[in-house]
Amino acid sequence: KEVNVYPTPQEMDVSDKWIKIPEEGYRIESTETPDTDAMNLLKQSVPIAEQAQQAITIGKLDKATDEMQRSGAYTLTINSNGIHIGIYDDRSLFYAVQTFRQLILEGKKLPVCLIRDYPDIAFRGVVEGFYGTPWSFENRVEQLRFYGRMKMNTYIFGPKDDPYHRSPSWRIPYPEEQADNIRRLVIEARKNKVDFVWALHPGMDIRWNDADRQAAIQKLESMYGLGVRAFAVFFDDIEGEGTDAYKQAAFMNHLKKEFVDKKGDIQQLILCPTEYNKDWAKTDYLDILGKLLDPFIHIMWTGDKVVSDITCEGLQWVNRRIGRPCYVWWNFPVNDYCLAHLLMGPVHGLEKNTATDMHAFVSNPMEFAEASKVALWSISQFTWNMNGFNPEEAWYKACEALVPEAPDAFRLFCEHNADIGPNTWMFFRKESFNSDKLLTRFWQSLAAGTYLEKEAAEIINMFAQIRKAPETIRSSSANEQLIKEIGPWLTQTANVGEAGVEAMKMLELAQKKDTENCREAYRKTREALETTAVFSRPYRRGEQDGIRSGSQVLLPFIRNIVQHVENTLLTDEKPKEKAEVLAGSQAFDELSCFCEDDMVGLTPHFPLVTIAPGEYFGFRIEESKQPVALVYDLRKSKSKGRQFQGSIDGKVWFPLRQTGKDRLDTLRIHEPQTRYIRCLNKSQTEMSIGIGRFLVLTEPV
Ligand code: LOG
Repeated sequence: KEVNVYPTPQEMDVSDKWIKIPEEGYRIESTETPDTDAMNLLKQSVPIAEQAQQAITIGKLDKATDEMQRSGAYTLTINSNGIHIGIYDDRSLFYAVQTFRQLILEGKKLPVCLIRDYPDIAFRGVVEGFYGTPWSFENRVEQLRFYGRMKMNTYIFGPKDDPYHRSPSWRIPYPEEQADNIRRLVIEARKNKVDFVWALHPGMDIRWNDADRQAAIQKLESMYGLGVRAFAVFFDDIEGEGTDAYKQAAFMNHLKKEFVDKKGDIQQLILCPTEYNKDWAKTDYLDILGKLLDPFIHIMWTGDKVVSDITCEGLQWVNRRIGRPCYVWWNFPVNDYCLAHLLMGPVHGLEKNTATDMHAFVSNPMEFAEASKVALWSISQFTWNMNGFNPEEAWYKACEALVPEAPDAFRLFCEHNADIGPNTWMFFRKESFNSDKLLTRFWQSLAAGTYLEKEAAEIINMFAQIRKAPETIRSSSANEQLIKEIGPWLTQTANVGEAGVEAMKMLELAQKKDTENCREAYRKTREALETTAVFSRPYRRGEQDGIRSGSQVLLPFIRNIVQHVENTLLTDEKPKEKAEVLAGSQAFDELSCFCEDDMVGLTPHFPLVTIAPGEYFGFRIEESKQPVALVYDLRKSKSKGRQFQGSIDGKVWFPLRQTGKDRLDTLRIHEPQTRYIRCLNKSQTEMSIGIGRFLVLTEPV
């Protein structure tokens, strides 16, 4: 039988021999008082009795090597003489028992084995640091238990939309009920050997004076009163006064001296800097922090961009400047910048030789706690044992761990819900990775004139499975919270499956030149596509950004099939005109357009483009579409001197009603005849703009 322990131990020597767990159980022999939480966990797995013949012996690790002198390191030896656990600290025993539990087979057998295990990264876990609805108390309790099982030891509490974390109420203690919840979470965290780190976010309105220094200490003091023993201060996403490196460093050192040192039992003090990624670190800000900040204080870092891969080179770059190994805040699987998508794919983009270049690694998850576990499961593997981490394998196992009742259906769902869509950070994750080869081969062959029959059958079968998977998941998974979180995407995935099945039926009829039935199937396909489009349209179902599934591979494939049929058999159905870029300057030659059923826009262009006075960029919309709203997310852009305009004929322009928001907004388009959209520099000076999103949401005419 297979022995599975997650995260994969560093060294595990398992023989093919087994020992039977004695019915009377084991007695415990320990040189020190063993950790109560670990013992409780152990008692849930095997009987513990004072008079038992066999013993589980627990002792300090002797002659420990460097890696075994880490919190959580343990050895576990199981053989016919009994069981021995070697530990470094209480966390070690807790983790040894977590491993032990996974080794037990059918409740009564244990493999003869020798395990020597330790974490690659000292602090591993999660930063609840997203914008949007904070996790509920129940979510958090379940997360802390999950971290305990997965040997993750850090949970940073910093949800952007918690008013007592950030402005306006960071100076004020939590109201009683919320305070009590935090008190209970701290206890739960301790039970699971997790450091509960509470983060303060004062930078939006901090005044660098005595009063606010006092306010901060008083707030931390109130959190200390609730049991919190680890702290962070975030200065991300702020402007003005609060961003000053000298002031921040002085403030942090003050907290260290006047609070941390005086308490004497604070485990961590972390700073999230304002220039928290390489893209934004254009000044001497980081060097100042590096020089002035007390070495006890660790500095967070998201990578080369806000959302990006983590590389050795990137980490070394920042470490040189901050003079210490950085505390990685990885912005995955957070989806607060791409709310239409769930990020359920494998964890890619983490370089393996990075363990010594970071002090810690925490992941910023989605506001969906259960759904985030697919990625977090993998992250626990990566942070514990980098070399033992394989992204695909971990993803495969994670899906099974989360929906053991229907792992295949859930994997299919996750595979087609991994795309991020066009986004400001130009971050990309592969979707439909198990089907794209088949689809590409089929499409290329079709475009070249050959219909591959066997593959067509495979593809229609695949779409039928995609259509069915959501129902299978809904009816079999006991994880109600997960089903609630992913519900809209389950529905949308089924919609996409349906559109795929219809499209393939239509194509088969087109092959047979059965025009009449093909036209009927064409209508059905268009209808199914329209259903997916309605669902993915913002502001339609109460979800601000709509719901997108299968957007990277499946839907483009289906659209290709539809177009192919329009170009071959049903030529009279062909739309008259395509969308195109309006480049009001040569500088924009590299801009391109994208079209989906329900939107047209410019493909994101992150590098800044310079727009001279009178210049513009924009696009023309197809005849078959009617614009509803303009959505923009323009980096560095200011509303002053900038005008968004619409036009019916491309000659006469009218301004769209603006709201004065600089970087991002959604503007209703009131003139349904609008066919042209542009952004014009009406000022007398040059403008620099990065194009994150510039698109219109459309409806069929
Ligand atoms: C925020 C974070 C947000 C994330 C992704 C950091 C340090 N801060 O751009 O709260 O969830 O990006 O959108 C951030 O990453 N700002």
